[in-house]
Order: sequence, then C-alpha cells, then structure tokens
Amino acid sequence: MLKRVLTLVVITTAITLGAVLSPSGAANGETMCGDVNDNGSGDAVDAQLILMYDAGLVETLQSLPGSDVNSDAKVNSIDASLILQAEAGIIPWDSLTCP
Ligand SMILES: [Ca+2]
Ligand SMILES: [Ca+2]
Repeated sequence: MLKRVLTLVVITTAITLGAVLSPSGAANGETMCGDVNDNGSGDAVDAQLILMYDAGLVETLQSLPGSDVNSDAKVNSIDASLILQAEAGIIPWDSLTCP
C-alpha cells in the first residue's frame, strides 16, 4: 500500500515537473542514461515509465539498460527519483551512471 502511495506521489511530481521543466536531450545521438523510452531526452516521462515498470504496470522498458541510472542492477523508484532530480537541476545529468 505504501509503495503504491509513494508511486502515486512520485508520478504526480513527475507530471508537475514535466509541465514546468523542459527536457534535456542527448547531443550525440546515442541513448543517454535516463532516456527510458529512447526518444533522445531524459525527462519526467522516463521517470514515470520506470515507476510503472516497478509497479508491474508495464512488462518491459524500451531502454532497460538506460533505466538503471545508479547501476545497481535494479530498475526501481530510486532510478525514477534520480531522473527527476536531474531534470529539476538538483543533480547533474552526468552524475547518472548506467551499466
Ligand atoms: Ca525519454
Ligand atoms: Ca537502479
């Protein structure tokens, strides 16, 4: 129950941040760390996809390696939180490390 409430809170935050902040794009055409849907930018949508994956609402992610942004071999709410922090400018994008 707590996990679902936390997921809802993070999704709501992600949507809010996505509406306020512009996405960060990959400059060289390579899949960037945190670009879960492989659309060339990392943003709140990518964080939302990770939360949906973690909650079992989707079975796979387009860029599973690009989703594990702390390289702990797990894709979960921590990765979503790090993407949101990077989008908000709290941490630099290049601090995200994918395997
Ligand atoms: Ca993306
Ligand atoms: Ca991870």
